[in-house]
Amino acid sequence: MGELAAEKHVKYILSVEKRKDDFQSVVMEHLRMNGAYWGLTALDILGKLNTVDADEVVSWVMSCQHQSGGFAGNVGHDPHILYTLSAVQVLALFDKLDVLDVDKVTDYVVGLQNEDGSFSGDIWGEVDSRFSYIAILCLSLLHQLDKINVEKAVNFVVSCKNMDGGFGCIPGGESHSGQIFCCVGALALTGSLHHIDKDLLGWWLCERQVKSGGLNGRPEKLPDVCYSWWVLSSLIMIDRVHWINKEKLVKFILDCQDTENGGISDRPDDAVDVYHTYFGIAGLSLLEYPALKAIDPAYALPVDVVNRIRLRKKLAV
Ligand code: GRG
Ligand code: ZN
Repeated sequence: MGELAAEKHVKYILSVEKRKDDFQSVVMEHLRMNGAYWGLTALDILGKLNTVDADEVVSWVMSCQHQSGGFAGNVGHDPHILYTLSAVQVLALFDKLDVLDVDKVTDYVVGLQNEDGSFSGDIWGEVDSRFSYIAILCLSLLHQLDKINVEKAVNFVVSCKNMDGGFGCIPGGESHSGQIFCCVGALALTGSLHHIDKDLLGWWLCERQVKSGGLNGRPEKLPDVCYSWWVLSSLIMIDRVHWINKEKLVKFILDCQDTENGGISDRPDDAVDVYHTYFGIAGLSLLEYPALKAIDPAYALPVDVVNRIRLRKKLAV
């Protein structure tokens, strides 16, 4: 089996961060904040976060904040809860959460909770269980979870649960691994995992592993490296990760590397991108691949970053 081409991936991620005018950067411009989270978290897992200029990143992140308190995907764009979480996560990576006006960001997130406990993504109102996870994680990182109605938020997430044990984007929506990650994460962060039938969901999730060792997002679909994150982190949160073949999954992820120019793709021989590079490396970290920092499955941040944040809370009380 090949090895992780760690140095090549570091070079690839740094080169994408700098390139501003090629095709991928143009397509990604509106979600550059997500790209920053993917690239920088991958670098941190590889132990190379110190190769980036923290002040430069922090000032760019802050220049994406809107007067409402929310963050946009890039300077001058509209704010969205998704980019707000990425902004908070990036600041957390650099231990720079103190530059935030916590009340302002909190007000923005709190303002997106609806009467039924669900969350909208922005002022346009789209509701999705993804936004419940994002809101809960964002407020957890800021130690402000008590500012929303947690009970109602949990009830909405539980209402997205299906007969197969999985979760959809809204009540009645088809089970999908990405959505399952969000709902399991939201329940984990609120201490509400007892709402899950772990054996039933664990069975559905471990059936996502196909012959090549890769994982798919739902039945009959092709495997894809990003599901190494969505499925594996969910299995870990419900203590069923031993139900898949870890060695075969490691091999599948390593087979998706561009060993010449760095980067990881969704499937072997496809074009690489930062998103799959991050989820490949994060997946390997969950699989305890050597020399990688451990990542927390619910916070989607390195464990040392999460511990630092938890410690701050303890010291503050
Ligand atoms: C902090 C890690 C982190 C996430 C933030 C944005 C978000 C919260 C979660 C997204 C969860 C989600 C819905 C992921 C799925 C993404 C994906 C690959 C969708 C593809 O769907 P299809 O139907 O692909 O195009 P399949 O694989 O089903 O054919
Ligand atoms: Zn993918």
